[in-house]
Amino acid sequence: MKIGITCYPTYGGSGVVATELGIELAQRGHEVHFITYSQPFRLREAQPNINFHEVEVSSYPLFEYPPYDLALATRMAEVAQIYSLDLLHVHYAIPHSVSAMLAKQMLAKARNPHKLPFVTTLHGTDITLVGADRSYLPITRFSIEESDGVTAISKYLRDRTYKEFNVRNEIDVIYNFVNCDVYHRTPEIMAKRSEFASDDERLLVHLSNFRPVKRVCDVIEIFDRVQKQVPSRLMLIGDGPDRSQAEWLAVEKGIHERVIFLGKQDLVHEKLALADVMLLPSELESFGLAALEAMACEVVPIATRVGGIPEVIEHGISGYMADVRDVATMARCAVELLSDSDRLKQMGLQARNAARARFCASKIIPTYEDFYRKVLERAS
Ligand code: GMT
Repeated sequence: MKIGITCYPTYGGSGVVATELGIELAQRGHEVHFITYSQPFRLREAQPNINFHEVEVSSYPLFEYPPYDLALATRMAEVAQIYSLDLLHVHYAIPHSVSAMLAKQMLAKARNPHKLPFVTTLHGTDITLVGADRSYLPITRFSIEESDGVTAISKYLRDRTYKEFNVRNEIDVIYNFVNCDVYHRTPEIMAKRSEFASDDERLLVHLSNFRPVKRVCDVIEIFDRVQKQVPSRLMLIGDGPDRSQAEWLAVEKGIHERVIFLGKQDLVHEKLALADVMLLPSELESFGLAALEAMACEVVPIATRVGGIPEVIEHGISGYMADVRDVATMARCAVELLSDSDRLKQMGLQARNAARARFCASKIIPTYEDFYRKVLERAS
């Protein structure tokens, strides 16, 4: 198949999923065209079957807000026509789904009778935050209903979309995935652990875009409690608006020498695998891709019992869950686990087994392929 993929190419779970999906599809022989405003950050080098088309947004003094969604629709239509794409797959409804809908309409005559179908994958904040904003809700609902196929990354997000958007079309749940061959603890990776913690110290990790929904200051609060009882260090991967607040909190608590802010990282798996435990105390996660990536690396997630997290983590088996803001319970889970090497090892293996059994790319990618075929059949 020839598939056009659009996502937010910068740091964020939906962009990660879209990029990894494109890479996996290309490796399975499909022709993939990324249509985005910059090169997706996980697309590091040229790869067979993968093309990148940059969306240029021209700016005039008249445009206080340059119309990105129109430039995107234009580029989608051009790429679809020039490369005879079979379908478009957009990640994150706003505004990508609307742009795809326009591209489809622009090409309707030229492609008659074969319209250009588009698939929308809902990721989370496009529904829970942005889409539920009254100013975006009607257009988001409309573009979801106009989509030729809609998927959500968890049952939670599917149900919430039905409830809040009252959309009539069917939403298929296709869980996020991880490439378990890449996200894997290896001796080569572990050889670098001493750069971050000594042998008698535990290493905790957090990975996010440091947005308020991630509650990064809770990560510092949890770690502060943990390090009082277990010799340990904390590694934070990513960047975003709440980073400086978290840095200052670490300074105020006098623990900043035990806390390392790595910023944005390209090869996340090489850092994740070094840790023992991941802290993910988010206000909301529709899925929690970071937790899944940690699990594949035998790193035990300690997260909040919100959104789609209970669909990913089995409490007490592949990780732990606590209520939002309950930093005391999350710290207690971490201390107990980090104080018991056998239990830590066992839960790390259980976490990896769960990731492999339910969320491995080799299982999920064929589900996307089947979904595309279903959409193409319906459209023809
Ligand atoms: O979490 C974010 O702020 C980024 C956001 C995105 O769309 O880039 O993440 C959402 O999609 C991820 C990939 O599907 C999910 O793993 C995250 O749980 C989801 N975030 C939220 O629901 C807050």
